Amino acid sequence: TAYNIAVVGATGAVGQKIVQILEAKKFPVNTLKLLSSERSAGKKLLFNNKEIIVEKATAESFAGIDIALFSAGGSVSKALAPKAVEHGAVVIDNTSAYRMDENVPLVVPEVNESDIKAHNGIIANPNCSTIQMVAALKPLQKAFGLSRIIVSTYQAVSGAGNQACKELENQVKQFLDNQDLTAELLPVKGDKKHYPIAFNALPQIDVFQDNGYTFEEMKMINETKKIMHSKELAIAATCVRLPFFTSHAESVYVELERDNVDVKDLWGVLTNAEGIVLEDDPSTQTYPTPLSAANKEEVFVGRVRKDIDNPNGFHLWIVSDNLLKGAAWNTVQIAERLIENDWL
Ligand code: 11C
Repeated sequence: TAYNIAVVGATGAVGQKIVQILEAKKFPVNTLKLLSSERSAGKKLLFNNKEIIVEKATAESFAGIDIALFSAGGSVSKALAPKAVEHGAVVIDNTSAYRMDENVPLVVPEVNESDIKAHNGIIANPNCSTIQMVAALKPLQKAFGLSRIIVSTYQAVSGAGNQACKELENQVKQFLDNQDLTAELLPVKGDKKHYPIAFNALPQIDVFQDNGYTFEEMKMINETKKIMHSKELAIAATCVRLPFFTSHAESVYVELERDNVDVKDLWGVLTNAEGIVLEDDPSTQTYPTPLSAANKEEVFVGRVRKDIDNPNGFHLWIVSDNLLKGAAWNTVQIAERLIENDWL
């Protein structure tokens, strides 16, 4: 069987990757409809060497569609995902619009594939920084129990979209030309102040919440509890944007429930975990970096160390391509599992 697929937000940073992955994975596509805002409609994208013209997304775009992959921002998903469902499509949504909705499964296939089954037409794809963290920590939770996570992120500019990447490029050119750096977008489009990202580090990703955490930090906290089925898990997050284009890196501190666990035990579990690649050898300076993880599907883990003071505490360095496992690949993986398990 082949399926009628729609990609909403097809010209965006994630949408383009989704189209590439559908092709690379030989996803069983019957027809592919590429949808966007009015601004990008008319552009052409290649799929299996054929040009497809991008159309403006409307409520009527979803007639006959089996699976709709949304990646055009929360407001588009809020407006159009229910319309797609009314037309009989299953929606896999890359935005934060439905993630915390009780009726919507929030899925990282390696972690909670079976949650897909309970969908009511919409399945949510988690935030990129959440996905890579839970993919690496779920196997540790299963093996040793997990009571606390403290994470600091080092996040790529592409997480904020193609325009943010342009802003970084422009600022690098301005810096080399001895000009003042102009900042109009980051840290957050539409927020009151903007700061240069080039040669800088911005401790704000998304808008601030009343509790002093940013929305990105609260996404990591709330989504992790939902995906790991663990309301009582203690989590704190600090999310920071850095001036590189691809892959998020995370310094993660965890406290395990089981006593007498050693680094070798963590290595053993991570080596056998689905979707995880262990790159950890201080003697050869082996560890993942944003550049080494870019364009790869897996989540890479290195720098596994025991805390000096807490015998149940461990530190890890987790890196993954934010547009692939963090977004497009996880989305297509959910679509694959939907089909394989007959959960459509
Ligand atoms: C960033 N993590 O790096 C964000 C991008 O909720 O899907 C993904 C936003 C989301 O800015």
